[in-house]
Amino acid sequence: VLPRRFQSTTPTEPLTVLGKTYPRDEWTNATPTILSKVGRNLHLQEGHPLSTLRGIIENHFEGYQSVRTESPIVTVHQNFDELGFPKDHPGRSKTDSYYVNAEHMLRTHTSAHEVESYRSDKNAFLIAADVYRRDEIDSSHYPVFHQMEGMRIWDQGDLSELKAENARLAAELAKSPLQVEDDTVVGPSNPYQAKHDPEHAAEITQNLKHRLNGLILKLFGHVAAAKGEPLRIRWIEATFPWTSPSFEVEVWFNDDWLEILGCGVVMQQTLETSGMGHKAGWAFGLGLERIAMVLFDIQDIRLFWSTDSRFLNQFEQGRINTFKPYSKYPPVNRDMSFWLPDAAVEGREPWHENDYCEIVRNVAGDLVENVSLIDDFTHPKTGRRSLAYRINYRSMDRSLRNEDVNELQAEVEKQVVEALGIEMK
Ligand code: FA5
Ligand code: MG
Repeated sequence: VLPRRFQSTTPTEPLTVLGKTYPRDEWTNATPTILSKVGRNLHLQEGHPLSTLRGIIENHFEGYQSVRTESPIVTVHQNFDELGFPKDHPGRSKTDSYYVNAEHMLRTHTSAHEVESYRSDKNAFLIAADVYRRDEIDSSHYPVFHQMEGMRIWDQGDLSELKAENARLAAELAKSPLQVEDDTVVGPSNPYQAKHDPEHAAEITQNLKHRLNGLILKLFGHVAAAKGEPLRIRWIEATFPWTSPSFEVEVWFNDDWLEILGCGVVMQQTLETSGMGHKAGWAFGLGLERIAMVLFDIQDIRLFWSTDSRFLNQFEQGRINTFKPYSKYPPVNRDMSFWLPDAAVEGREPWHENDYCEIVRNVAGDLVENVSLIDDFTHPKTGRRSLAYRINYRSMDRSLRNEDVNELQAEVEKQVVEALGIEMK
């Protein structure tokens, strides 16, 4: 009898999540492994680094309404349609997102709750929540992570208050060691909206930039100060279907640019959908893990899910401190090479690495640290393609025995052959 983690539920049984039942259909691809993360709510767990970070951001945005969501399951309409995602947007694909069925899915971002939030009579909101994406496997990717969405809207009309606030924020930031690189231009590829007075849209954009620069200064300022360096951040142009102009922000950290958030001026159409067409404003969405990994010096994203007291006892609510890794247990590598099926002949979905990684995760759970492609070969005569992957197994809290890893690897092989039609070499 296989250990429980290897068993899959019968594919006809409806899915039950947080007490609600959803029928399956041809879109269903949410697995028991991923659904077992629902309800953990690390961002609300007292003392957890993600909870501390959430608290600091909530303090920075004082007076903003905290929107709590009941469940990470939203409609496809909320996650995509209502925000203006085109029908053929790659994010909608089953290889990238987890569907409960054709109508419901695990949200891929906290933006799924923007439209319903604007509907209230408030003007400033924060949403912290778990989000889900099918992805590759390495130390900075996990299929569940946490985002915070911030939104602020104003009645359209008199600009004097907004201008005064912007002047005050600009003066405060000018005194700080923040070095902002911003070559973004608002132009044809990233325009102010036709429905906006450009002067008004420019003030909203300034407010967004000042508020986020202030947050980044609060979060990363002391890290830079300790090194005696200025804090460098960079604004770049971006595209999101429900904002224009749109931007992403990167922070200079460990000699590299780290993307921490996306943002922009909310499409007037989105506010009209909420019945708030008389208002205008901005929205942003940031990734909590990315920032927490830097602030707490946590090198492996799986650690956030650890229930080991050697992890949890190092932290307390409200305090940022450097994580001291307990001994790192040795990794065990296993390679797997196989021929891909001929998708055209066999009528299969085209090969997608995320499908492979999903199976590895279902079998090995948090014992898998990294999956990397080590060879990609196409036979010159037959045109047949073969791939080789290296799976790196490592437990965060014990030494893995070879037999355990062999058993895992054999089960991965069996399941990928069955599910993906590949042929082991
Ligand atoms: C979004 O999710 C947009 N909803 C952000 C947004 C909100 C734009 C409001 C405009 C208005 P993006 O996919 O770039 O955008 O993700 C936002 C942030 O989430 C990233 O900058 C990053 O910090 C974090 N993030 C994204 N993917 C991952 C991942 N796989 N693991 C950890 N963090 C991630
Ligand atoms: Mg991005």
